[in-house]
Amino acid sequence: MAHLPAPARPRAARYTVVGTAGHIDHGKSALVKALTGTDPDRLKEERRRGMTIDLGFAHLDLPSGLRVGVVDVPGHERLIKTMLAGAAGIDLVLFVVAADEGIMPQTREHLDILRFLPVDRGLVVLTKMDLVTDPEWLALVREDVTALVAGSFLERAPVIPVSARTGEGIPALVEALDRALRDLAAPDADAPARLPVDRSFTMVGFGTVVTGTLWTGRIHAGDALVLLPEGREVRVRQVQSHGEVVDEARAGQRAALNLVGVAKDEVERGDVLVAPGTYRSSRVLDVRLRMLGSAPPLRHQDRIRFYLGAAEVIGRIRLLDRDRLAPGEEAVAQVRLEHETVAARGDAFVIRRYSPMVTIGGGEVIGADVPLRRRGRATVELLKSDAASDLDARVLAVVEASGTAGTTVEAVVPPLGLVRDRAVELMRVLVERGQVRSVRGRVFAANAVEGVGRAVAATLAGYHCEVPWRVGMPRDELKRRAFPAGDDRLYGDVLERLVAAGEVALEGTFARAREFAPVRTAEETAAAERLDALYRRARFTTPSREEALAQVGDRSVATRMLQVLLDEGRLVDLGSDMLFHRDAVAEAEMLIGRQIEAHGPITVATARDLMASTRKYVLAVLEHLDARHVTRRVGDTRVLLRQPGPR
Ligand SMILES: Nc1nc2c(ncn2[C@@H]2O[C@H](COP(=O)(O)OP(=O)(O)OP(=O)(O)O)[C@@H](O)[C@H]2O)c(=O)[nH]1
Ligand SMILES: [Mg+2]
Repeated sequence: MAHLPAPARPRAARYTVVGTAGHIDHGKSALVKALTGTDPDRLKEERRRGMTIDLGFAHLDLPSGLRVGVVDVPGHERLIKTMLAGAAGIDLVLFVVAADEGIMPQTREHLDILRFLPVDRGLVVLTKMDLVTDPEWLALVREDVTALVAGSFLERAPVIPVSARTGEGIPALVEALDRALRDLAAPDADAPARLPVDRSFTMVGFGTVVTGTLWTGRIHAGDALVLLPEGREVRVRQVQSHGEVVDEARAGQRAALNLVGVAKDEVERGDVLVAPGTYRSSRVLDVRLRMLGSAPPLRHQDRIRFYLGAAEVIGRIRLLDRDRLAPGEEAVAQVRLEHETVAARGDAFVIRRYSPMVTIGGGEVIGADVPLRRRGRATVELLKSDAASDLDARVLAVVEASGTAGTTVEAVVPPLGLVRDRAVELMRVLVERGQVRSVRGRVFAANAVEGVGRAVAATLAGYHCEVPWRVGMPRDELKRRAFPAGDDRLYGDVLERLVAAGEVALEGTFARAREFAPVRTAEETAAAERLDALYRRARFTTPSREEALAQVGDRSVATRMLQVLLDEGRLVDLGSDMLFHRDAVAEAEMLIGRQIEAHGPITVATARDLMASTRKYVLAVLEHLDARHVTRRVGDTRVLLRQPGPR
């Protein structure tokens, strides 16, 4: 981050990161210098001791225009942790073997580590060629190397002899690099940002700077990010890539970020910068674990060192269906960490023994931030099917399990170890396929939606059979019967869609099946008309229900028709067993309204005189008008709120 602002050069179209690997003193750093012109050993101690102690960084532009970030790792056996941090984000490895020495212990160990990482391409570089004069020896070394990499991702890798001292083979290496990286798929720049920090330092005038390879997403100056596992919020003041100020760093690119909101001591290698609300820290992981053939057996609860991204965390292995895992074996297991770290489904990891420190295996995260699981075959079966099943099916299963209560995108993130944006994306696909319905922030499985639709239709049909004379079913009763529990949004949505599809009609407070029309006998119709006339005549002094029913023949017929008149609004219920014909209500409203307009606020006594009725009825009418905001009570009087008349 030395000089800024640097003039923005045309940016390379694509970026990639290459890393070294190999035994100590085999010429990894010299090779990086020969390739890039930059000595990756920048520490005084490194230069004094002639060995790499910390990660080194350089870059070069290939003839094809690809800009390559180079991460140089130490070969020392005590610095494997550093090597792992450097190797975590690389796209291609320069697998270095000194031609004069051949395969050595960390040649093997580095390869073992790489077997578990996502890196799937590499070049075998035979260094120090100037020191080898014996062709037989060289043939022997080549044979050993071929045997070593057999069966690994390096099996078909080109073997390129070079000398950093004479420069021999360097152009061929550049060419081979270009060829090997040509068809490299770009990592996901649209996923949320995730940058494992591999270095943090301060710069005078800048404050805290962190570097790392951006695994996914993009980072811009001004972005707010979260530093995990602490969860501290930070802001990016400036982004640089390969020594240049850039507007944006993209997935697959090395980036140096000047951060606001965090001191240098508060960030360390292994921390991870992520977009807010996306990745989370975990302490317990479900994993698929493979043991190296050369590893000592692993026992349940063995203490191990767990490596993911640039982090090393101590933890214990929980074997779920056995007590021992033998060399070369594979199992579904859990890792219980002593500190939180960032992990996501699909992440690669490596484990080493706690002590002595030997690489023993690695694998893939199946679930992050999961509960400790009961040991046993059943759990293993569950995790295996879980690991095998497609993510969208797993999301759908969670939504289906939520039934008519529904769930949210946020709620499916932790159980599946997903990133929020990934969950959003999967949910969108499920919605598009019609398997999930999203209603105002909640999601429901299609089968739950359909179930409610069927219940509404069946409930209405049943009601229409039972009560054919009624205009429909009161909507609150329909909901109570068809949808006794669940989220109201789902019910509202289903009903809306049934209406839109023409299957259900809503009329006031009633719902009915579209094709339904009330059916009444001649006797019923006659009874309805008689009741109508009776109330119309009674005007402002009406009979009680009992009295009215008694005047209309068959009691059950009369009771039903009284309900019909109420349903249809021909009768108005004023409470306390007082029913008025709607014409009477309209007339009372008109009388009272005109009186107030002409003479100002009206008392109950005046209203009573006007309606020529008793206090009981007049009070009921006035309260009805108050409730409808025609009048308002002020002390002992009513004032007019709006012109009288039907609404
Ligand atoms: N003759 C000769 N010497 C070399 C060549 N490459 C590296 N060396 C020497 O070998 C020694 C080790 O080289 P480095 O590049 O530091 O080795 P390294 O693999 O980076 O070592 P670590 O980082 O400590 O693992 C140095 O003294 C180099 O000068 C080469 O091509 N020819
Ligand atoms: Mg070195």
